[in-house]
Amino acid sequence: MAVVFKKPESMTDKTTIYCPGCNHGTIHRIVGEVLDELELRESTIGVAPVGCSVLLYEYFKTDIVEAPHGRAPALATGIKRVRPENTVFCYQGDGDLASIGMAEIMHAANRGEMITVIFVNNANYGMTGGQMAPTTLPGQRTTTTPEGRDVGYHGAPFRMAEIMAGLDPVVYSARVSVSAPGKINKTKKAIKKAFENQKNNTGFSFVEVLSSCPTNWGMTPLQGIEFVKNEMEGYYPLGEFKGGNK
Ligand SMILES: Cc1ncc(C[n+]2csc(CCOP(=O)(O)OP(=O)(O)O)c2C)c(N)n1
Ligand code: SF4
Repeated sequence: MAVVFKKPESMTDKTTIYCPGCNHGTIHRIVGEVLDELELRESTIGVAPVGCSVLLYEYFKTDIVEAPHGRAPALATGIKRVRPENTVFCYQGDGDLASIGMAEIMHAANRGEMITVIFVNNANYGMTGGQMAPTTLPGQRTTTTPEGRDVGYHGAPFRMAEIMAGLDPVVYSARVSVSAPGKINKTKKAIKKAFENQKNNTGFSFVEVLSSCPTNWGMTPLQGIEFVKNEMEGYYPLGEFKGGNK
């Protein structure tokens, strides 16, 4: 029988620990497909965050290094500087990247490190029980904001893709979503471009992916996707903010 659909060669057979409806799995698959298509599997080193994707090394056949909380861009900097022939990517959640590791991402981007950063924005700290993240939407309820995020008290959510685009040394910054098949295709194009930039020695590339966390949002998987589409995409505009083709 002809095989018409299979898992990417860059991924293992391991079953993921992600909750039903979580989009980490979709985003992993896209990264795997891109590594296959660009023939980067043998030369790639990933840097994993804390958070639900901490077990990245279980799912990819590439080498993966585990970084302390939020320090993935700093670790990736060191790896890429001593091994410029390798492709180095960070895969980070919003608690990891935009809160605990805000300094690391800002400085790595502002140094124009030759790395690729995949930033999964699910508007809360998923692994540790759904507390408010720097990306939690105004009014959104979390375990630490049971009345909803109050912008006057907690501050406004960070729009990381726009912040990254504003730094001179960053060559590519985009925000994408996986809430519908067409958007998944665009996500793949953005992630592919971010890896191609590194392959071509173009510079620091950043892709923010809006993602569902139905478990901590208290939703079904379908409701989670609707929340991404109707609420998150409203606050976080999709698009290429720097280095796009248009
Ligand atoms: C210094 C420090 N801060 C925080 C934690 C706890 N911690 C581990 S995973 C995690 C959540 C990370 O959330 P996020 O990056 O949003 O990823 P997600 O789980 O949503 O994919 C936190 C806060 C810790 N162990 N040490
Ligand atoms: S807690 Fe949220 S981010 Fe973590 S695996 Fe479950 S749905 Fe995904």
